[in-house]
Amino acid sequence: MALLDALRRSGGVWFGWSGEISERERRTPKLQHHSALTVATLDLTSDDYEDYYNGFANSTLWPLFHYRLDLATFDREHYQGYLKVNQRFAHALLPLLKAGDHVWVHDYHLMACGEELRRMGCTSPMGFFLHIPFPAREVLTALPTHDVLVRALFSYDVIGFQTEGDRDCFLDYVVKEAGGRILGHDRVQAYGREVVVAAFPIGIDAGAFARYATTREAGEHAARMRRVLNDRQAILGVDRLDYSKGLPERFRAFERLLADYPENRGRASYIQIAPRSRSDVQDYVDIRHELETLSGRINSEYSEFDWTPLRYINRSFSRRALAGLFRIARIGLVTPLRDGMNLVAKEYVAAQSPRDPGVLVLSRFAGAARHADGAVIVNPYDVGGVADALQRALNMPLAERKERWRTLVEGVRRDDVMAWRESFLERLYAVR
Ligand code: ADQ
Repeated sequence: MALLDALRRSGGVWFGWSGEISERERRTPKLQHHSALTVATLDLTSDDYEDYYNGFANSTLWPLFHYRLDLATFDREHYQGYLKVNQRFAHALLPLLKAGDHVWVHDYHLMACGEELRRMGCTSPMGFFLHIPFPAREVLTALPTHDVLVRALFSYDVIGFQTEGDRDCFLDYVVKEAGGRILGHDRVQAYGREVVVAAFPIGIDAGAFARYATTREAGEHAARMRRVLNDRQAILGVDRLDYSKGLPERFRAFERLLADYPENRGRASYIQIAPRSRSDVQDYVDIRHELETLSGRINSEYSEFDWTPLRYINRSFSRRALAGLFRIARIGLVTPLRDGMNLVAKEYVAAQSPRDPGVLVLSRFAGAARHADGAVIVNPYDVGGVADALQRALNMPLAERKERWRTLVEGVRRDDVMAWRESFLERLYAVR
Protein backbone atom coordinates (compact mmCIF):
# COMPACT_ATOMS: atom_id res chain seq x y z
CA MET A 1 0.00 0.00 0.00
CA ALA A 2 2.84 2.36 0.91
CA LEU A 3 4.56 1.81 -2.41
CA LEU A 4 1.42 2.04 -4.46
CA ASP A 5 0.64 5.38 -2.93
CA ALA A 6 4.12 6.72 -3.84
CA LEU A 7 4.07 5.22 -7.33
CA ARG A 8 0.66 6.73 -8.08
CA ARG A 9 2.06 10.15 -7.29
CA SER A 10 5.47 9.92 -8.94
CA GLY A 11 4.50 7.51 -11.71
CA GLY A 12 6.41 4.28 -12.21
CA VAL A 13 6.20 0.55 -12.50
CA TRP A 14 5.16 -2.00 -9.87
CA PHE A 15 6.58 -5.32 -10.98
CA GLY A 16 6.02 -8.73 -9.41
CA TRP A 17 4.34 -12.14 -9.41
CA SER A 18 0.73 -12.09 -10.55
CA GLY A 19 -0.22 -14.63 -7.87
CA GLU A 20 -1.24 -16.96 -10.75
CA ILE A 21 0.24 -20.27 -11.86
CA SER A 22 0.30 -21.14 -15.56
CA GLU A 23 2.27 -23.72 -17.49
CA ARG A 24 3.45 -21.34 -20.22
CA GLU A 25 6.71 -19.75 -19.15
CA ARG A 26 6.14 -16.21 -20.41
CA ARG A 27 9.13 -13.92 -20.72
CA THR A 28 7.17 -10.71 -21.16
CA PRO A 29 5.02 -9.39 -18.33
CA LYS A 30 1.32 -8.55 -18.49
CA LEU A 31 0.90 -4.80 -18.27
CA GLN A 32 -1.98 -2.86 -16.74
CA HIS A 33 -1.96 0.92 -16.87
CA HIS A 34 -3.56 3.07 -14.17
CA SER A 35 -2.74 6.64 -15.26
CA ALA A 36 0.92 7.24 -14.25
CA LEU A 37 1.27 3.80 -12.68
CA THR A 38 1.97 0.59 -14.61
CA VAL A 39 1.46 -2.77 -12.95
CA ALA A 40 3.60 -5.44 -14.62
CA THR A 41 3.19 -9.09 -13.61
CA LEU A 42 4.50 -12.52 -14.49
CA ASP A 43 2.90 -15.87 -13.69
CA LEU A 44 4.87 -18.73 -12.14
CA THR A 45 4.85 -22.25 -13.56
CA SER A 46 3.91 -25.06 -11.18
CA ASP A 47 7.60 -26.08 -11.02
CA ASP A 48 8.54 -22.50 -10.11
CA TYR A 49 5.83 -22.47 -7.49
CA GLU A 50 7.18 -25.66 -5.90
CA ASP A 51 10.93 -25.01 -6.15
CA TYR A 52 11.08 -21.24 -5.87
CA TYR A 53 8.07 -20.13 -3.83
CA ASN A 54 7.16 -23.07 -1.58
CA GLY A 55 10.73 -24.37 -1.80
CA PHE A 56 13.70 -22.05 -1.43
CA ALA A 57 11.76 -18.92 -0.41
CA ASN A 58 9.35 -20.43 2.10
CA SER A 59 11.01 -23.68 3.21
CA THR A 60 14.61 -22.45 3.32
CA LEU A 61 14.96 -18.68 3.62
CA TRP A 62 11.83 -17.99 5.69
CA PRO A 63 12.53 -20.55 8.46
CA LEU A 64 16.28 -19.88 8.44
CA PHE A 65 15.91 -16.11 8.70
CA HIS A 66 13.40 -16.66 11.55
CA TYR A 67 15.97 -18.77 13.42
CA ARG A 68 14.14 -22.04 12.73
CA LEU A 69 17.04 -24.19 11.56
CA ASP A 70 15.00 -27.19 12.65
CA LEU A 71 12.41 -26.43 9.95
CA ALA A 72 14.71 -25.28 7.15
CA THR A 73 15.29 -27.61 4.20
CA PHE A 74 18.30 -27.35 1.92
CA ASP A 75 17.59 -28.64 -1.55
CA ARG A 76 19.72 -27.82 -4.60
CA GLU A 77 16.77 -28.00 -6.98
CA HIS A 78 14.91 -25.46 -4.88
CA TYR A 79 17.92 -23.17 -5.00
CA GLN A 80 18.25 -23.54 -8.79
CA GLY A 81 14.54 -22.73 -9.08
CA TYR A 82 15.08 -19.61 -6.96
CA LEU A 83 17.90 -18.39 -9.19
CA LYS A 84 15.93 -19.18 -12.32
CA VAL A 85 12.91 -17.16 -11.25
CA ASN A 86 15.04 -14.25 -10.03
CA GLN A 87 16.79 -14.22 -13.40
CA ARG A 88 13.53 -14.47 -15.35
CA PHE A 89 12.10 -11.57 -13.36
CA ALA A 90 15.20 -9.49 -14.03
CA HIS A 91 15.03 -10.24 -17.77
CA ALA A 92 11.37 -9.27 -17.92
CA LEU A 93 11.94 -6.09 -15.93
CA LEU A 94 14.96 -4.74 -17.83
CA PRO A 95 13.09 -3.63 -20.99
CA LEU A 96 10.67 -1.63 -18.81
CA LEU A 97 13.45 0.47 -17.27
CA LYS A 98 14.11 3.97 -18.56
CA ALA A 99 17.09 6.27 -18.08
CA GLY A 100 16.88 7.99 -14.71
CA ASP A 101 14.81 5.21 -13.12
CA HIS A 102 15.49 3.88 -9.65
CA VAL A 103 14.85 0.24 -8.78
CA TRP A 104 13.64 -0.79 -5.33
CA VAL A 105 13.51 -4.56 -4.78
CA HIS A 106 11.58 -6.03 -1.86
CA ASP A 107 12.14 -9.00 0.35
CA TYR A 108 13.71 -12.41 0.54
CA HIS A 109 12.03 -13.78 -2.59
CA LEU A 110 14.07 -11.49 -4.86
CA MET A 111 17.48 -11.15 -3.27
CA ALA A 112 19.27 -12.30 -6.44
CA CYS A 113 17.30 -10.13 -8.87
CA GLY A 114 19.64 -7.13 -8.72
CA GLU A 115 22.70 -9.21 -9.55
CA GLU A 116 21.11 -10.42 -12.77
CA LEU A 117 20.07 -6.87 -13.70
CA ARG A 118 23.69 -5.74 -13.26
CA ARG A 119 24.95 -8.71 -15.28
CA MET A 120 22.78 -7.52 -18.15
CA GLY A 121 24.27 -4.04 -17.93
CA CYS A 122 21.70 -2.21 -15.81
CA THR A 123 23.35 0.86 -14.27
CA SER A 124 20.29 2.32 -12.49
CA PRO A 125 20.63 2.97 -8.78
CA MET A 126 19.15 -0.07 -7.03
CA GLY A 127 17.95 -0.57 -3.48
CA PHE A 128 16.90 -3.68 -1.59
CA PHE A 129 14.75 -3.87 1.53
CA LEU A 130 14.45 -7.01 3.66
CA HIS A 131 11.07 -7.22 5.43
CA ILE A 132 12.04 -10.18 7.61
CA PRO A 133 14.86 -10.46 10.18
CA PHE A 134 18.45 -10.93 9.06
CA PRO A 135 19.82 -13.84 11.12
CA ALA A 136 22.96 -14.07 13.20
CA ARG A 137 26.07 -15.22 11.30
CA GLU A 138 26.14 -18.64 12.98
CA VAL A 139 22.60 -19.30 11.77
CA LEU A 140 23.06 -17.91 8.27
CA THR A 141 26.18 -19.93 7.62
CA ALA A 142 24.11 -23.12 7.90
CA LEU A 143 22.81 -22.20 4.45
CA PRO A 144 25.10 -23.95 1.94
CA THR A 145 24.89 -20.99 -0.46
CA HIS A 146 25.17 -18.20 2.13
CA ASP A 147 28.18 -16.58 0.46
CA VAL A 148 26.61 -16.43 -3.01
CA LEU A 149 23.44 -14.94 -1.59
CA VAL A 150 25.17 -12.21 0.42
CA ARG A 151 27.45 -11.42 -2.50
CA ALA A 152 24.32 -10.98 -4.66
CA LEU A 153 23.07 -8.33 -2.25
CA PHE A 154 26.15 -6.24 -2.99
CA SER A 155 24.74 -5.60 -6.48
CA TYR A 156 22.39 -3.11 -4.83
CA ASP A 157 23.51 0.38 -3.81
CA VAL A 158 21.36 0.61 -0.68
CA ILE A 159 20.57 -2.41 1.50
CA GLY A 160 17.87 -1.77 4.09
CA PHE A 161 16.87 -3.74 7.19
CA GLN A 162 14.03 -3.38 9.68
CA THR A 163 16.19 -2.79 12.78
CA GLU A 164 19.71 -1.94 13.86
CA GLY A 165 19.91 -5.51 15.20
CA ASP A 166 19.35 -6.95 11.71
CA ARG A 167 21.81 -4.49 10.22
CA ASP A 168 24.42 -5.48 12.81
CA CYS A 169 23.97 -9.19 12.02
CA PHE A 170 24.51 -8.39 8.35
CA LEU A 171 27.62 -6.30 9.06
CA ASP A 172 29.01 -8.99 11.34
CA TYR A 173 28.69 -11.48 8.48
CA VAL A 174 30.22 -9.11 5.94
CA VAL A 175 33.23 -8.31 8.14
CA LYS A 176 33.92 -11.80 9.48
CA GLU A 177 32.94 -14.03 6.55
CA ALA A 178 33.60 -11.80 3.55
CA GLY A 179 36.52 -9.71 4.84
CA GLY A 180 34.48 -6.52 4.30
CA ARG A 181 35.19 -3.10 5.83
CA ILE A 182 32.86 -0.68 7.56
CA LEU A 183 33.70 2.81 6.29
CA GLY A 184 31.39 5.02 8.40
CA HIS A 185 28.26 6.98 7.38
CA ASP A 186 26.52 3.64 6.79
CA ARG A 187 28.95 2.78 4.02
CA VAL A 188 30.38 -0.72 3.70
CA GLN A 189 32.92 -2.19 1.33
CA ALA A 190 33.01 -5.84 0.26
CA TYR A 191 33.12 -7.99 -2.87
CA GLY A 192 34.71 -5.07 -4.72
CA ARG A 193 31.76 -2.70 -4.18
CA GLU A 194 30.83 0.06 -1.76
CA VAL A 195 27.20 0.18 -0.64
CA VAL A 196 24.97 1.84 1.96
CA VAL A 197 23.70 -0.48 4.70
CA ALA A 198 21.15 0.92 7.18
CA ALA A 199 18.02 0.29 9.24
CA PHE A 200 14.69 1.68 8.01
CA PRO A 201 11.96 0.54 10.43
CA ILE A 202 8.69 0.12 8.52
CA GLY A 203 5.49 1.64 9.89
CA ILE A 204 1.80 2.02 9.08
CA ASP A 205 -0.39 4.88 7.93
CA ALA A 206 -1.27 5.69 11.53
CA GLY A 207 -3.75 8.47 10.75
CA ALA A 208 -5.70 6.32 8.30
CA PHE A 209 -5.79 3.37 10.69
CA ALA A 210 -7.04 5.55 13.54
CA ARG A 211 -9.81 6.81 11.24
CA TYR A 212 -10.75 3.23 10.27
CA ALA A 213 -11.35 2.51 13.95
CA THR A 214 -14.17 5.06 14.11
CA THR A 215 -15.96 4.10 10.87
CA ARG A 216 -19.40 2.53 10.83
CA GLU A 217 -18.02 -0.84 9.77
CA ALA A 218 -15.57 -0.78 12.69
CA GLY A 219 -18.41 0.17 15.06
CA GLU A 220 -20.60 -2.70 13.84
CA HIS A 221 -17.85 -5.26 14.39
CA ALA A 222 -17.02 -3.81 17.79
CA ALA A 223 -20.69 -3.95 18.80
CA ARG A 224 -20.96 -7.61 17.71
CA MET A 225 -17.87 -8.47 19.72
CA ARG A 226 -19.15 -6.58 22.76
CA ARG A 227 -22.38 -8.54 22.61
CA VAL A 228 -20.61 -11.89 22.78
CA LEU A 229 -18.16 -10.62 25.38
CA ASN A 230 -20.96 -9.51 27.65
CA ASP A 231 -18.77 -7.00 29.57
CA ARG A 232 -15.83 -9.37 29.78
CA GLN A 233 -12.36 -8.19 28.86
CA ALA A 234 -10.98 -9.20 25.49
CA ILE A 235 -7.44 -10.29 24.73
CA LEU A 236 -6.96 -10.10 20.96
CA GLY A 237 -4.34 -11.62 18.65
CA VAL A 238 -4.27 -11.10 14.86
CA ASP A 239 -1.62 -12.90 12.83
CA ARG A 240 -1.10 -14.80 9.64
CA LEU A 241 -1.11 -18.47 10.64
CA ASP A 242 2.65 -18.92 10.69
CA TYR A 243 5.02 -20.77 13.03
CA SER A 244 7.08 -17.59 13.47
CA LYS A 245 4.16 -15.90 15.23
CA GLY A 246 4.42 -18.01 18.41
CA LEU A 247 0.76 -19.07 18.46
CA PRO A 248 1.05 -22.41 20.34
CA GLU A 249 3.13 -20.70 23.04
CA ARG A 250 0.51 -17.93 23.18
CA PHE A 251 -2.36 -20.41 23.58
CA ARG A 252 -0.42 -22.08 26.39
CA ALA A 253 0.18 -18.73 28.07
CA PHE A 254 -3.55 -18.03 28.08
CA GLU A 255 -4.17 -21.51 29.48
CA ARG A 256 -1.60 -20.74 32.22
CA LEU A 257 -3.36 -17.45 32.97
CA LEU A 258 -6.60 -19.35 33.65
CA ALA A 259 -4.77 -21.93 35.75
CA ASP A 260 -2.60 -19.55 37.81
CA TYR A 261 -5.08 -16.67 38.14
CA PRO A 262 -8.48 -18.38 38.37
CA GLU A 263 -10.29 -15.06 38.93
CA ASN A 264 -10.03 -14.59 35.13
CA ARG A 265 -12.21 -17.63 34.46
CA GLY A 266 -15.50 -16.28 33.18
CA ARG A 267 -14.01 -12.75 33.11
CA ALA A 268 -11.55 -12.64 30.22
CA SER A 269 -11.83 -14.05 26.71
CA TYR A 270 -9.05 -14.55 24.21
CA ILE A 271 -9.85 -14.07 20.54
CA GLN A 272 -7.24 -15.20 18.04
CA ILE A 273 -7.74 -14.32 14.40
CA ALA A 274 -5.31 -16.25 12.20
CA PRO A 275 -6.06 -16.67 8.48
CA ARG A 276 -4.31 -19.63 6.89
CA SER A 277 -1.25 -19.00 4.75
CA ARG A 278 1.15 -21.15 2.72
CA SER A 279 -1.11 -24.15 3.26
CA ASP A 280 0.89 -26.21 0.72
CA VAL A 281 3.90 -26.32 3.05
CA GLN A 282 3.78 -29.24 5.53
CA ASP A 283 5.01 -27.19 8.52
CA TYR A 284 1.98 -24.93 8.12
CA VAL A 285 -0.35 -27.94 8.10
CA ASP A 286 1.37 -29.21 11.26
CA ILE A 287 0.99 -25.97 13.17
CA ARG A 288 -2.67 -25.77 12.21
CA HIS A 289 -3.28 -29.19 13.73
CA GLU A 290 -1.38 -28.24 16.86
CA LEU A 291 -3.49 -25.12 17.34
CA GLU A 292 -6.75 -26.96 16.74
CA THR A 293 -5.79 -29.50 19.42
CA LEU A 294 -4.72 -26.81 21.88
CA SER A 295 -7.82 -24.65 21.43
CA GLY A 296 -10.04 -27.73 21.82
CA ARG A 297 -8.24 -28.67 25.01
CA ILE A 298 -8.46 -25.20 26.56
CA ASN A 299 -12.13 -24.77 25.71
CA SER A 300 -13.15 -28.23 26.90
CA GLU A 301 -11.25 -27.74 30.16
CA TYR A 302 -12.50 -24.26 31.05
CA SER A 303 -15.71 -23.41 29.09
CA GLU A 304 -18.91 -22.60 30.92
CA PHE A 305 -22.26 -22.74 29.17
CA ASP A 306 -22.22 -18.92 29.12
CA TRP A 307 -18.47 -18.35 28.57
CA THR A 308 -16.09 -19.51 25.85
CA PRO A 309 -12.48 -18.86 26.95
CA LEU A 310 -10.84 -18.96 23.51
CA ARG A 311 -12.26 -18.07 20.11
CA TYR A 312 -9.99 -19.18 17.30
CA ILE A 313 -10.95 -17.84 13.88
CA ASN A 314 -9.19 -18.74 10.61
CA ARG A 315 -10.35 -15.99 8.31
CA SER A 316 -9.51 -12.53 7.09
CA PHE A 317 -11.29 -9.32 8.03
CA SER A 318 -11.34 -5.93 6.34
CA ARG A 319 -8.97 -3.27 7.70
CA ARG A 320 -11.94 -1.37 9.16
CA ALA A 321 -13.38 -4.42 10.88
CA LEU A 322 -9.97 -5.23 12.39
CA ALA A 323 -9.57 -1.64 13.58
CA GLY A 324 -12.95 -1.85 15.33
CA LEU A 325 -11.98 -5.09 17.08
CA PHE A 326 -8.57 -3.70 18.10
CA ARG A 327 -10.24 -0.66 19.61
CA ILE A 328 -12.32 -2.56 22.12
CA ALA A 329 -9.76 -5.21 23.05
CA ARG A 330 -8.23 -4.56 26.47
CA ILE A 331 -5.06 -6.34 25.42
CA GLY A 332 -3.35 -6.56 22.02
CA LEU A 333 -1.33 -9.77 22.30
CA VAL A 334 1.57 -9.83 19.83
CA THR A 335 4.09 -12.52 20.75
CA PRO A 336 6.04 -13.74 17.71
CA LEU A 337 9.09 -15.91 18.32
CA ARG A 338 10.80 -13.77 15.68
CA ASP A 339 9.40 -11.03 13.43
CA GLY A 340 10.97 -8.47 11.13
CA MET A 341 8.78 -5.67 12.43
CA ASN A 342 5.12 -6.70 13.05
CA LEU A 343 2.60 -4.19 11.84
CA VAL A 344 -0.25 -5.61 13.91
CA ALA A 345 1.40 -4.16 17.04
CA LYS A 346 1.37 -0.70 15.46
CA GLU A 347 -2.19 -1.08 14.15
CA TYR A 348 -3.40 -2.05 17.62
CA VAL A 349 -1.86 1.10 19.10
CA ALA A 350 -3.21 3.37 16.34
CA ALA A 351 -6.76 2.04 16.79
CA GLN A 352 -7.05 2.72 20.54
CA SER A 353 -9.36 5.29 22.05
CA PRO A 354 -7.30 7.98 23.86
CA ARG A 355 -9.87 7.99 26.67
CA ASP A 356 -9.66 4.27 27.42
CA PRO A 357 -6.67 2.71 25.67
CA GLY A 358 -5.78 -0.97 25.92
CA VAL A 359 -2.39 -2.47 26.67
CA LEU A 360 0.04 -3.83 24.07
CA VAL A 361 1.74 -7.02 25.24
CA LEU A 362 4.65 -7.43 22.84
CA SER A 363 7.40 -9.98 22.22
CA ARG A 364 10.96 -8.78 22.63
CA PHE A 365 11.73 -10.66 19.40
CA ALA A 366 9.53 -8.48 17.17
CA GLY A 367 11.31 -5.63 15.40
CA ALA A 368 8.49 -3.42 16.72
CA ALA A 369 9.81 -3.90 20.28
CA ARG A 370 12.87 -1.76 19.47
CA HIS A 371 10.95 1.49 19.86
CA ALA A 372 8.01 0.47 22.04
CA ASP A 373 8.68 1.84 25.52
CA GLY A 374 5.00 1.88 26.47
CA ALA A 375 4.41 -1.81 25.72
CA VAL A 376 4.59 -4.64 28.24
CA ILE A 377 7.54 -6.52 26.77
CA VAL A 378 7.60 -10.32 27.14
CA ASN A 379 9.70 -13.33 26.23
CA PRO A 380 7.28 -15.48 24.19
CA TYR A 381 9.11 -18.71 25.11
CA ASP A 382 8.39 -18.05 28.79
CA VAL A 383 4.79 -19.22 29.02
CA GLY A 384 4.50 -18.39 32.74
CA GLY A 385 6.03 -14.94 32.17
CA VAL A 386 3.49 -14.14 29.45
CA ALA A 387 0.65 -15.29 31.74
CA ASP A 388 1.97 -12.92 34.45
CA ALA A 389 2.15 -10.08 31.93
CA LEU A 390 -1.45 -10.74 30.86
CA GLN A 391 -2.57 -10.65 34.48
CA ARG A 392 -0.75 -7.36 34.98
CA ALA A 393 -2.24 -5.85 31.81
CA LEU A 394 -5.77 -6.98 32.70
CA ASN A 395 -5.47 -5.16 36.02
CA MET A 396 -3.56 -2.09 34.86
CA PRO A 397 -5.06 1.20 36.14
CA LEU A 398 -6.42 3.63 33.55
CA ALA A 399 -3.78 6.30 34.29
CA GLU A 400 -0.94 3.88 33.55
CA ARG A 401 -2.64 2.61 30.41
CA LYS A 402 -3.02 6.17 29.15
CA GLU A 403 0.56 7.06 29.87
CA ARG A 404 1.93 3.95 28.17
CA TRP A 405 -0.33 4.45 25.15
CA ARG A 406 0.74 8.10 24.73
CA THR A 407 4.39 7.01 24.52
CA LEU A 408 3.54 4.25 22.06
CA VAL A 409 1.29 6.24 19.76
CA GLU A 410 3.87 9.00 19.47
CA GLY A 411 6.35 6.49 18.04
CA VAL A 412 3.78 4.87 15.74
CA ARG A 413 2.85 8.30 14.32
CA ARG A 414 6.45 9.44 13.96
CA ASP A 415 7.88 6.24 12.41
CA ASP A 416 5.00 5.81 10.00
CA VAL A 417 5.03 4.26 6.56
CA MET A 418 5.62 7.58 4.82
CA ALA A 419 8.73 8.20 6.95
CA TRP A 420 9.96 4.68 6.12
CA ARG A 421 9.47 5.13 2.40
CA GLU A 422 10.93 8.63 2.23
CA SER A 423 14.00 7.80 4.31
CA PHE A 424 14.80 4.82 2.09
CA LEU A 425 14.21 6.73 -1.15
CA GLU A 426 16.31 9.64 0.08
CA ARG A 427 19.30 7.27 0.38
CA LEU A 428 18.53 5.69 -2.98
CA TYR A 429 18.17 9.05 -4.77
CA ALA A 430 21.52 10.11 -3.32
CA VAL A 431 23.28 7.27 -5.19
CA ARG A 432 25.27 8.53 -8.12
P1 ADQ B 1 3.77 -10.38 8.02
O1 ADQ B 1 4.57 -11.54 8.50
O2 ADQ B 1 2.62 -10.72 7.16
O3 ADQ B 1 4.69 -9.30 7.26
P2 ADQ B 1 2.77 -8.19 9.84
O4 ADQ B 1 3.80 -7.14 9.85
O5 ADQ B 1 2.12 -8.39 11.15
O6 ADQ B 1 3.30 -9.63 9.39
O7 ADQ B 1 1.68 -7.77 8.78
C1 ADQ B 1 0.49 -8.48 8.66
C2 ADQ B 1 -0.59 -7.60 8.04
O8 ADQ B 1 -1.68 -8.45 7.68
C3 ADQ B 1 -1.11 -6.56 9.02
O9 ADQ B 1 -1.37 -5.37 8.34
C4 ADQ B 1 -2.41 -7.20 9.53
O10 ADQ B 1 -3.41 -6.29 9.91
C5 ADQ B 1 -2.85 -8.01 8.33
N1 ADQ B 1 -3.64 -9.16 8.80
C6 ADQ B 1 -3.26 -10.16 9.61
N2 ADQ B 1 -4.30 -10.99 9.87
C7 ADQ B 1 -5.36 -10.49 9.21
C8 ADQ B 1 -6.74 -10.87 9.09
N3 ADQ B 1 -7.24 -11.95 9.71
N4 ADQ B 1 -7.53 -10.12 8.32
C9 ADQ B 1 -7.04 -9.04 7.69
N5 ADQ B 1 -5.77 -8.61 7.78
C10 ADQ B 1 -4.94 -9.33 8.53
C11 ADQ B 1 6.08 -9.22 6.90
C12 ADQ B 1 7.09 -9.45 8.02
C13 ADQ B 1 6.82 -8.49 9.17
C14 ADQ B 1 6.86 -7.05 8.67
C15 ADQ B 1 5.97 -6.89 7.43
C16 ADQ B 1 6.16 -5.51 6.78
O11 ADQ B 1 7.04 -10.80 8.47
O12 ADQ B 1 7.77 -8.68 10.21
O13 ADQ B 1 6.39 -6.19 9.68
O14 ADQ B 1 6.27 -7.85 6.45
O15 ADQ B 1 7.49 -5.24 6.52
